Amino acid sequence: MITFSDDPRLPDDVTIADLRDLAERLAREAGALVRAGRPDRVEVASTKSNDVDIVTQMDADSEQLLRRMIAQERPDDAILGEEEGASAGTSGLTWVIDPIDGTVNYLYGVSSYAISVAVVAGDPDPASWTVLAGAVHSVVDDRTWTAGIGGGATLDGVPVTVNPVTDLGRALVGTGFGYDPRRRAEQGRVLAELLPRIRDVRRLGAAAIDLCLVASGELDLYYERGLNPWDLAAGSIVAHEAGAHVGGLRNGPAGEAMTVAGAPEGARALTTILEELDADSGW
Ligand code: LIP
Repeated sequence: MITFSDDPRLPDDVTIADLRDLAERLAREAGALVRAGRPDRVEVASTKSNDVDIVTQMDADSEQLLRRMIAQERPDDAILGEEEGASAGTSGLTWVIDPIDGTVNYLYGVSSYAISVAVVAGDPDPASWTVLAGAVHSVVDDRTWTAGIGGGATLDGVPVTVNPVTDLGRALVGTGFGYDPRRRAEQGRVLAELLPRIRDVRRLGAAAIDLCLVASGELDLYYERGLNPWDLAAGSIVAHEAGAHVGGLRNGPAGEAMTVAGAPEGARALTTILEELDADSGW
């Protein structure tokens, strides 16, 4: 569950700017590893929820690098990573890391995959989080979005803001789909109803990038059901600090049930349609 606070509780030894800078360094370092180390033919190392929900050796290597760097820089902080799960801390801060968001794209060599690094106030349980700072490094095009609460969002150091959306029929909307065929059938049903009411849809395969493209105006809106905390955390604060509403349905927070992001008026209109379609129900 993703929430933001303009007055977060921080340990005495760190500022939002410090955390933002560290998130950027972590994302760039892991991005350099993934960029340099991609073999001509990537192999599947293991699978998770089913045989198309895959993990590569580079997912593991990238997360190990991120964990080593966090242990060196912030040894008392907790960590929640996609591949190794939760590691406890004592500082009240948790680093939320996706070592490669867009793993299937990485496997195939499709250019949309990123390193996603966020830091939240709260323990590794997403129910209690307030997102403080984050960085998303797009590996192939070497672009990095960063944000810190109250500090705005940037792309490669240049401030970014969302596109205003006054007419849903002219909105370019990003979305994504789960790995379970029954969930995908539900998501296809929702998309079939939505598609005639928007400009067009883009399915890029990495939520962190989708959310950052909303922040920099390369997408107007984004929605997806079923996101994991590590897919969502860093991109959510980048979009939030770029002026996006980032939330769920029925006035709820963004999270696994649904995430909607974009300029407030457009996000509200999209949210209303998704509520009418019961887009967060069924499989
Ligand atoms: C991906 C998400 C994406 C979703 C994909 C996949 P992963 O995360 O970022 O939004 O549509 O199905 O879940 O598995 O590549 O880290």
